[in-house]
Amino acid sequence: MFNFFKKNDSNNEQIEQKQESSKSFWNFSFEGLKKTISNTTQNLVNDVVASIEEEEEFDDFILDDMEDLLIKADLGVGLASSITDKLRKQTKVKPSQIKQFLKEEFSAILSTAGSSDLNISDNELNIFFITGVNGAGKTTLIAKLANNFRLSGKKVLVAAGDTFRAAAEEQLDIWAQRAQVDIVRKDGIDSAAVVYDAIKKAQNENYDILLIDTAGRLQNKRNLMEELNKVKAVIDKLAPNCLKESMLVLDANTGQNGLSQAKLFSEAVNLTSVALTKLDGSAKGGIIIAIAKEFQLPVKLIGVGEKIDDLKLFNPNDFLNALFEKK
Ligand SMILES: Nc1nc2c(ncn2[C@@H]2O[C@H](COP(=O)(O)OP(=O)(O)OP(=O)(O)O)[C@@H](O)[C@H]2O)c(=O)[nH]1
Ligand SMILES: [Mg+2]
Repeated sequence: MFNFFKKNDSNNEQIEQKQESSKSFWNFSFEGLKKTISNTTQNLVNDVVASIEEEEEFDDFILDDMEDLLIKADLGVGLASSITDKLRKQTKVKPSQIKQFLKEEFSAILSTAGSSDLNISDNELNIFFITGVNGAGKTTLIAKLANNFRLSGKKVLVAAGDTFRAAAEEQLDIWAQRAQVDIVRKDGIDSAAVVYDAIKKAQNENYDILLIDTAGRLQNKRNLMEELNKVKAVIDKLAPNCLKESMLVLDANTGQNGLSQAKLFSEAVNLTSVALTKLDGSAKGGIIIAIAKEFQLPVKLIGVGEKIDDLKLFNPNDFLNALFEKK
C-alpha cells in the first residue's frame, strides 16, 4: 500500500479525508479502466477467444493462428510462443476454457514482476528518476506526478535534468508552475550538476518528493546512457537510500519497440518500474505483460491523456478483471 495514503494520526479526520480523496482521484475507476483498455481487450482477449472458444480440441492449425493473434496483440514473439507451446503440450485445458487459461497465465506473469504500488516512504526524501526515449512522455508524467503528490499533501521539487533539448527546461518550468511545485533549473549546465543542486536543496529544505527529468536524446545512444549513468551516480553518492523509483517511461503505441527500450535503459540504470503513457486509444496494452515477463518490471503508472490530471495508478488485478470481463 502507499504509505503516504496511510493514516498517520487516527484522530485527524481531516488528513484522513484528504488522503482518501487524493487516493481516489488517481485510482482508475473500473469503468474508466475498461474504456481505456478496450482496444487492447479486443486484440489480446476477444479476438483470440473468438477464434478458439467454439473448437473441440486444440490442434496445430488453431494454435498457430492463436500465436499470430497474440503477437499481433503486442505480447511479443517469445511470450506468444511460450503460451501456445504450453497448450500444445497438454490435454487438460479445452478450447472452451481458453479465457480462464489466458487470465491465469497473465496473472502469473504480472505477479512475478513485483508490486505495482509506488515505492514511497513518509517523513523522508523520495527520489524518482524518470528516464525514457524522446517523446515518450517523461516531462508530462513528471508534471502529473508532481501535481498529484502536491494534492496529496507532499512538498514536491522537480529537477530540470534534460539539459540537452532546446527549451526542455522551459517546458518543465511551465509544467511546474501549473502543478504549483518548485523547480531547480540551471540552463546550460550539465544534468549531473543540476541534480546535485536539486538533491542538496531537497535535503536542506525537507522536501518529500524530488522528481528528476532527463534527456530522451543526446548526440547518440551511448552518450545518453553515459549521461543517465552519471546522474544516477550523483544520486547514489548524495542520497543513496532516497532513490525510490528508477522509472522507465514508455509510449504504449511503440508496442514491441518498448521491449528494446527497456533493455537499453535497464542496462544503463537499474530500473525499478515502468510508466506506460498514451494508453488512451492505444491497442497495445499487451506490452504491460510482455515487459513483466521479459524484465520482471512492474507497470506502476498509466498516462491517459495530455492534461495534468490524466495519470492513473496501475493495479494488475483490476487490469486483468477489466481485460477478461464478460462482454
Ligand atoms: N495522449 C497522450 N499524450 C501524452 C501522454 N503523455 C504525454 N503525452 C504527449 O506526448 C508528447 C511528448 O511528451 P513529453 O512529456 O514532452 O515527452 P518527453 O519524454 O519529455 O520528451 P523529450 O523531452 O523530447 O525527451 C506531448 O505532446 C504530450 O502532451 C498521454 O498519456 N496521453
Ligand atoms: Mg522531456
